[in-house]
Amino acid sequence: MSTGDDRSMDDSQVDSNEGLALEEVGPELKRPSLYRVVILNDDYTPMAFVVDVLKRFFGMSEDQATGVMLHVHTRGRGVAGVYSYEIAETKVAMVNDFAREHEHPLQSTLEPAEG
Ligand code: TYC
Repeated sequence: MSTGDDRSMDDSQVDSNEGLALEEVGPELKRPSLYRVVILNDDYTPMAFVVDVLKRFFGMSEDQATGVMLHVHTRGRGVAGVYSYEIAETKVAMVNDFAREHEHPLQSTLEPAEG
């Protein structure tokens, strides 16, 4: 039986063990404590909007934000910051909501980081 290691957890799922009897449950797995907020490239979001997002939500200077935006533009994706799960998911929601409000397709996502 799969223990479902490949799906992401929200807080309601962490301690449920999905109905398995105690002796069937493997060693407790600790979630990574840090998550990357990853910004994705697209063909339509203006470069200046991405720079504004990186300054507004990630505390970057104009030069830092321009460097990260150009990295995303040329490589397809880039890390805006590394945070606890709760902060990272809030940042992702803020970026994606702000982009949608401004009718740009810009998207961000979360991924586990070391530490
Ligand atoms: N590729 C976009 C353009 O050419 C710029 C862009 C950069 C969009 C970074 C999204 O995360 C992004 N206008």
